[in-house]
Amino acid sequence: MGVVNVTPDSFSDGGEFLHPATAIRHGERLAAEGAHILDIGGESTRPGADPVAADEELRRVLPVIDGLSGSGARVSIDTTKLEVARRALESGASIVNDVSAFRFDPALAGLVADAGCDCCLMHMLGEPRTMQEDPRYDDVVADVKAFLEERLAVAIGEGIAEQRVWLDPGIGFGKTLEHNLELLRRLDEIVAIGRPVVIGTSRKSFIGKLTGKAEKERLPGTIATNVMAFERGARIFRVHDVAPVADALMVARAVARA
Ligand code: HH2
Repeated sequence: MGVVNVTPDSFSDGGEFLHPATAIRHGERLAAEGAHILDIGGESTRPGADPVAADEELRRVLPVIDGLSGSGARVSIDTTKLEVARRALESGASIVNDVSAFRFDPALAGLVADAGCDCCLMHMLGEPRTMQEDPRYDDVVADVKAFLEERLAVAIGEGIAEQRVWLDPGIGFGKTLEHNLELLRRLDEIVAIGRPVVIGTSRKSFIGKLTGKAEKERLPGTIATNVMAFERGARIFRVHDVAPVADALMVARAVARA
């Protein structure tokens, strides 16, 4: 899953792809590099980020979804808003990636059920503005697992077919360095829920904390974490740098099969 951020303020590439033509070219490049899914977002969810109004989010993402619908990759809309998801699905998206797991806009579940599309439900502690203020868990893996099981049950209760649901532990969303490491170390416990697991470590600050490197220099850490997540059973890898991660996963998969 390649990341296409159509935002002025995303944590690692804010402002780089704000112009639709630039974002479309970037998405086409990621598809050519091996992305099977392009995840298009018009609102940053970095810690402390301010919310964006639905009309502004739509203005950012719709032309890019239009432009990338024929790219050969599936299009995913990274949003927490009903109206944005609805228009994105009408424009050719086939996956709803909701970092709030239907908590911010519960009606989104009904839309996904009616559309019969795939969805990714992610764990986040609270909301982006405050999630990094002293996050605490009894047992981070058990707590995240219980949350994802509860949101999966909500999704099914709203009429979404179980096989349409992917789950994501939400690396960096209300987690300390140690929480992120523990989730990656014990990712098999999340995989055991039985739904495809999405993992998003790309360029995140916990890699910077370990390596001392700036966002754009976190590719080696991104590769290490994605290969380890693959080994523990993750199947969808949300990354900014598709070509090197795709190579790493191809090699990891060959080794695992031998
Ligand atoms: N991470 C980000 C955004 N969306 N979705 C899922 N399912 N999993 C993630 O880990 C995830 C996500 C944050 O990364 P990015 O989009 O690069 O930054 P920003 O939110 O600042 O735009």
